[in-house]
Amino acid sequence: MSRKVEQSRKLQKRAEMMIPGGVNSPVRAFRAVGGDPPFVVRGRASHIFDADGNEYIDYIGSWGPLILGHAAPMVIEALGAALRNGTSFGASTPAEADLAELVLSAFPHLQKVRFVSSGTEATMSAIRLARAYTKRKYIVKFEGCYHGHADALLVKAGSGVATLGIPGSAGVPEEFTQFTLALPYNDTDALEEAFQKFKQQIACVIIEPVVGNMGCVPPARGYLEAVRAVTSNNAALLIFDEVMTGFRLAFGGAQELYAIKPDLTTMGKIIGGGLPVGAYGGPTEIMDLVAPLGPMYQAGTLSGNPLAMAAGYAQLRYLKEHKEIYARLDKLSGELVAGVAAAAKSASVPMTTNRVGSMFTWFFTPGPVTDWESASKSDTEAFGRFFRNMLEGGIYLPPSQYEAAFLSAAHTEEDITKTIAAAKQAFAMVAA
Ligand code: KE4
Repeated sequence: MSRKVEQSRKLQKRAEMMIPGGVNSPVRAFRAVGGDPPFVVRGRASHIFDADGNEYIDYIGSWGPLILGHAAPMVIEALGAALRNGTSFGASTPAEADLAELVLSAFPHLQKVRFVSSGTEATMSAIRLARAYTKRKYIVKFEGCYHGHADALLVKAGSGVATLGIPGSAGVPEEFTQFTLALPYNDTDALEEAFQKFKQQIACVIIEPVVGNMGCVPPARGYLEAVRAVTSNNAALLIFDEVMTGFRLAFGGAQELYAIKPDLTTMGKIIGGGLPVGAYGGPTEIMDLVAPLGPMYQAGTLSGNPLAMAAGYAQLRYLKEHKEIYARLDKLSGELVAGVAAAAKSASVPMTTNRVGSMFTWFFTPGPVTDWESASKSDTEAFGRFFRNMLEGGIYLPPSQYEAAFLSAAHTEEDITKTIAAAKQAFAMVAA
């Protein structure tokens, strides 16, 4: 063990006295991979630094928001300026329409957007809106996909729930999930069957157009087109959950990349520049059902918070003015993923790599990985050993086999070279 952990251990013990598991989100506790979670004290570009003075190349980027890296200068500067005017007013501010205009410029299918404070709030609200608009009860989600922790969605979810192996969640009465259908991803027949069975009763299908929450799983060729056709043919709304893919895979997210027009879109992460922001949007005809205009209620004390708006605006404006970033992210991510896969091959470690742009996952299974059933065949013990060895080597990967890793515009060729070298070391230890 070369990495110093004394301070982080002390901080973990202290935190556990007051916060469940010492964390404010389960995956951060490293239960899926073991070892001591570093307590991070600073981030700078593609690196983070912990309480023991260890430095890491970061491939989590706060789980997606930090596409421009930690403490991106334009974000820090915008926050500084906004901060001097106060932190929150609970009243309308020009910054909200500024960010709305930028978001709508990226998603031409959206005519209106409502800001909230997390991805969970965004998907929960979008589903309520879909039910209000269609006057139907049933919703469809997919096994291995995660859309936040609203009760109705915690059924065979991906991400934390899958990682913790909790099928659904304690505290969610079956009455709250009786209208939720969880289907296999990348399986058009299963979707058509569900619509046959629940004719005219399904309000919406919510989908991660590229899944991040069972690890990265791309849509099969033609799958998203099929989902679009089935929902349109049954007058059900298609909700693209772009909390992770929005502004990540392209400036216009997965719907730009795959040229699909969903009915509603949920967003989060990148649009807040690292501060708490979620959003849901769609055509005026649907969005005008939202209070105060219409009967569908949704509210939030810190929705549209001026600091969060300023950080999100600075990050999105930079992305809009530098769209060449996406090609570089794709190239660099490709080099990284291929380099690590080659290292695994040389060490005869079975691995499948899935990548779309700058989100990717190394699955410890021969694969292919196309849905939850195949993803869950991964050797999570081997992933855990790989994760811990990489952490020792100064590489900070998502602490779960069922999460996507992210590259930022701040990552360098040197970071990639170092990461591939660390992987060669790590595989040598895994194989040992
Ligand atoms: P939040 O409520 O965590 O802001 O967003 C929920 C959410 C909704 N939709 C998608 C596609 C998401 O990926 C998420 C949250 N992503 C996880 C990462 N797998 C957040 C990390 C965590 O839970 O700590």
